[in-house]
Amino acid sequence: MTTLREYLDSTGCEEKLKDLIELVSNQAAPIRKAFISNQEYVDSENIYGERQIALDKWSNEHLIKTFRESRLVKEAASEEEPEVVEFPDAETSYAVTIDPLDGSSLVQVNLAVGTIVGVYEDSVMQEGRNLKAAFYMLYGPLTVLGLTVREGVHLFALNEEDEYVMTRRDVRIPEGKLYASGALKRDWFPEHQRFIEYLEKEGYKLRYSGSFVADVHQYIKYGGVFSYPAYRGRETGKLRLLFEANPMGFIVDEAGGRISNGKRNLLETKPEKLDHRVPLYVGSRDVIEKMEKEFNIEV
Ligand code: AHM
Ligand code: MG
Repeated sequence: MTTLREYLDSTGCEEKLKDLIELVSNQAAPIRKAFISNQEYVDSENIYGERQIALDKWSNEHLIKTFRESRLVKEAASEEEPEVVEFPDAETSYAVTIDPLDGSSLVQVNLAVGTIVGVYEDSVMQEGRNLKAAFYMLYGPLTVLGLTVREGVHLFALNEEDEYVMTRRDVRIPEGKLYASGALKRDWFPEHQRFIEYLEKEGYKLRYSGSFVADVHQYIKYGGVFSYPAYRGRETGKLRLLFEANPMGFIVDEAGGRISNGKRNLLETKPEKLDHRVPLYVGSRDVIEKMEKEFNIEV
């Protein structure tokens, strides 16, 4: 079976980028080990005013420390940090975004959560389409790595020796029939509501877990549309362009799918600030392109 290193060596990736991808994805094992003793909520909020559990903080600090010691990262932006963290000793110009623990409200109920990573050159304040690499580690019954280095999307799983082996090469997202929408239904705007009703009429089945990374992983396999729309009270939507939308959307796009803000490709949006939020629709290409043309969703 192809290991992660063997796969990386078969690509056109720079050596240091291979090292960085391997280093970060290998942090899945220590992060998983920290689950048992970091379940509880702590007395702090992140910059979005969301309550943090100890594991959010632990994973963030662990990854930032890993970046610093590796000298492989010039700057990092994290969903759990108010500012970009600079690493003056870096020997590369990689700029990395992390959502250290996506879906953390599910930790206490033991459902799948994950870590989302994006790698740019020089600065994190760029359109998602400029990503050099994007990947996620999903902590479910298996630890799965979904990765693109702009050469298709490939899935790996940790084996008994804590080594990643490839489980699916060149994943292509099908035109499947799952759908999901975040936010309260009573707060949806009419255009979004109309789109969801269309999907239901067409026989799409609801699948929403509360963990974006786990949901998108599922949509990559089965196809359909995951959405977290703009809604009354939060016209920007909830999910973050830098930490969630761009890396996961880039992976979906590489697998032949699409990510949209309702009107156009989200990967073309220039971030205005670190905590830039966006309404998002991600999944199978045809149905999302149809939505962009026919449903007139406000953004
Ligand atoms: P997090 O990174 O703090 O976990 O927040 C993001 C999560 C996504 O994983 C998920 O899709 C969404 O927030 C769930 O939100 P809600 O609880 O409103 O359904
Ligand atoms: Mg998140």
